Amino acid sequence: MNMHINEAKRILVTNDRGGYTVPTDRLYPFQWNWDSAFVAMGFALYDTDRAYRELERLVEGQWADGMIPHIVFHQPSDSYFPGPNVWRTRHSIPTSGITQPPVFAIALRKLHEASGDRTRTLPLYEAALKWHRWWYSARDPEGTGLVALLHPWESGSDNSPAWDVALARVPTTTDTPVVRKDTSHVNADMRPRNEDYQRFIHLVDVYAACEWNWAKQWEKAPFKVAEVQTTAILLKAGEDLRALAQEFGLLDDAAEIVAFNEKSRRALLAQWRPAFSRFVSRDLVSGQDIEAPTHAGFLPLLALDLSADLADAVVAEMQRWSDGMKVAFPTTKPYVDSFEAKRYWRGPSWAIINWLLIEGLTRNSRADMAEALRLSTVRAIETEGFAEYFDPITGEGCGGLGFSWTAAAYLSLAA
Ligand code: 9YW
Repeated sequence: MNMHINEAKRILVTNDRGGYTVPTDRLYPFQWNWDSAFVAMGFALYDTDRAYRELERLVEGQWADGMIPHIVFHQPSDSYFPGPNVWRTRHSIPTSGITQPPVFAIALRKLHEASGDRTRTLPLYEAALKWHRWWYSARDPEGTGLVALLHPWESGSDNSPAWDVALARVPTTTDTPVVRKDTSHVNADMRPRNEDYQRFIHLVDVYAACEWNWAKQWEKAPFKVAEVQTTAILLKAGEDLRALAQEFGLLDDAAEIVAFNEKSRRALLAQWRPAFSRFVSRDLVSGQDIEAPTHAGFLPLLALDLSADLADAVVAEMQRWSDGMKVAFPTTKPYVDSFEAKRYWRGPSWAIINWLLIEGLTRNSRADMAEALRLSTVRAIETEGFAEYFDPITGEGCGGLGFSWTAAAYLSLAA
């Protein structure tokens, strides 16, 4: 057997903290939302019971309004900032107060297909539907079909150049002292800057003062971005949720989900910009398109069946970004001013983003590029190990090591 597969499984065992998986030891010592969804898809390939546990433990943190938070603090740890005392959410199980990309229902459908266990799938399906309803009410109160983020952490791509303009409006002053822990685990040059963290915490202070009431937050938010990557993930997850509703004979649910999906499909398509050969998000504070060239502009592949012309344009642009890279796919267009090959979401390649892009390319019948991206990801991991992400120019593994979602991506992509 491929020894890397054994190693990937060993990482998931090492990062187990009792039915849930931490992204990596020390740097991220709690349960993260979309990390767990990716990990569940990895487990679904060989241990469906453990995959269910992963999702069940995440749902323990779900709020009464339907939101599934980005972090569930199952047990205390002093190796991460900001912890529960900064979030001040007063949930029975301590959690953060924001959310993360809704990969959950994508994982749930794969898991259900692997296990056929309706009894175990159904409560998780209900949780996912509540969360999708939350997205469409709390994060799209005007019914545009695009869902909005109120914090860069909600994108999962914390310091992406996509947020530079919108985040620059957020003050760097905070009520909460910013006491970073991440830079004691990982080289500071690979992490978001101090100024970014000050703005991240400023936003947390603003929303804590709203007592985490979503209507108040929507009114007060100094950062509000209708985002294409999140909407694409929500739409794909919505397709998977609808398939489950159909299978369970829940026809009212299915009709409700179809209406969500149709709205988002139309809205996403309207974000296509031929001049850039990609889709763009919208800054809801300024009303402007976000033109920064990041990988998010290609994520709608995951949820749309593009016309041949559009798919050709997308693939040609993706190829231009990949040319000359040792490891695809760069999260910022190589060599633009904001591109930094090692700094987190400002250029590096991430196995889970590749995983989503591969699914999107396959859906859109672009098998050659999907295969090239798959091989690039698998080789990077086999050469450098299960790093958090990779420098696209040198191929170097960076950030945290023994990373759970890189292991899960490997299990899926190397198979
Ligand atoms: C943070 C755990 C998380 C990921 C995010 C990534 C980073 C930092 O690590 O977030 O402090 O939450 O940007 O996508 O879920 O791997």
